[in-house]
Amino acid sequence: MSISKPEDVLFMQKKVEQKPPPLYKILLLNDDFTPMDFVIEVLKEFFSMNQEQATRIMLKVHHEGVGVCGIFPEDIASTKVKQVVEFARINQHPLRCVMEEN
Ligand code: TYC
Repeated sequence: MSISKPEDVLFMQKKVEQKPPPLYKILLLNDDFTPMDFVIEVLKEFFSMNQEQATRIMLKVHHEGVGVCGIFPEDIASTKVKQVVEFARINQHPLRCVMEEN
């Protein structure tokens, strides 16, 4: 079947535009070397957490190996991952931070 009527085309376009943008989880991964206080600092600085929230997520990652620090659209998620990885690198910590589609 071919789409010919303008209202059909508009309907199809609306459908496409309405699709919500995919969201990405940002994950922190545990390691044996990054200081706990540094991870808490990262969570406060880049993910706007308070001391209590940051401590809870850091301990979750420490005990379970991985934890979600936020869920964002792709461009924001990739910027934050780059910022965290760079901040860890210049402070010489092996902290890993990745994103995955939610
Ligand atoms: N396991 C680290 C330590 O014992 C702390 C840590 C927590 C490191 C979370 C990374 O994403 C991380 N110092």
